[in-house]
Amino acid sequence: MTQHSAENAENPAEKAGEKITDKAPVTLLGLGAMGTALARAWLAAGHPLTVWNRTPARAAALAAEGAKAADSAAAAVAANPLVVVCLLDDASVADTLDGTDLTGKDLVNLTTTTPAEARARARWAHERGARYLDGGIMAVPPMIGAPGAGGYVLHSGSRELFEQHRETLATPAGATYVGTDPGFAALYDMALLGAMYGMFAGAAHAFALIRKEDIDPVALAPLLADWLVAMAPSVHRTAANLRGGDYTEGVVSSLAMQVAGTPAFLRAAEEQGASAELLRPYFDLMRRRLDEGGGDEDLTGVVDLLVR
Ligand code: FVH
Repeated sequence: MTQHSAENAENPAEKAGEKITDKAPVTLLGLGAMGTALARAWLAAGHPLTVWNRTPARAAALAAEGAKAADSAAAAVAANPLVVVCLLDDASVADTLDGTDLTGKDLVNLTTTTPAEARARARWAHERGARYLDGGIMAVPPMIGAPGAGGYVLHSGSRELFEQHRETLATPAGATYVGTDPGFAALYDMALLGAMYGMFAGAAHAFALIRKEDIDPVALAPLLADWLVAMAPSVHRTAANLRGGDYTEGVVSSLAMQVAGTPAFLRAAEEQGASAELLRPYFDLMRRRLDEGGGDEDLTGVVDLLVR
């Protein structure tokens, strides 16, 4: 039986203790909760990984798991053609990449930013000779490297970069390309997360309403979750109406009927000793649309009231 060890290896890389792999090498800058989860997913899949983090202890922890810890962001960028950044915000991306040589690099920025910041960062990267792909992570850290958990990353910008590195990018979570405009991934990200916060606000109202009663919040939770899931497909009707322009098409619950019901929600909150401050702004918009003559519509017209 042949013994395969670094000592008797013929390949110089193997002799130096490096594993031979056909997986693309990755540089990752930023090892917060999300960056660390990404790093572990690439390591688990066998990608050679170079990491850097402002606070070195986080990189040292990953070095113990097989990553190479670079001494500086510049050294990490120099190590590999594919450079992924996952930092706190756009300002920290600027701080980190300042002084690195991005010539010929493929820069993938998974930091949460605004669409305008993403477009400006793309221009900035192009001026420095890099291809640029922006990303919006639709996952929390435990969903990374967990196939079937439903996490994915929205990407936009260089299609060539995305196609070339698709497999690597899809390793931590699914990879979805949403267009060549580098701002689109951030825009979709903000749209989806904004809707999520609306849902969280609605859930906060629901729990506040029962808070003073002898009702176990744990008993309400499954009813609430199932109801939100049952209502979620209404977004397809909203989208179809926005596209078609006729907001009375397929209406199930008219705006007039719903506005007539809103005072009961406010009275119920009052009775339960809960503030209706999360609901009131939305109810005000429904009332405005009704006053404009939208009584036969559903809630689609509220969208237009928000567009300035
Ligand atoms: N974690 C989550 O649930 C969400 C899920 C959706 C996507 N977000 C976005 O991902 C980006 C990174 O998030 P994170 O969870 O890794 O964030 P933190 O654990 O707070 O780590 C922040 C990292 O950024 C480094 N950093 C901050 N400021 C600077 C700076 N001026 N220069 C260099 N690095 C900086 C920080 O370094 P250190 O504090 O360890 O030294 C961390 O590596 C983010 O855009 C989320 O919105 C996550």
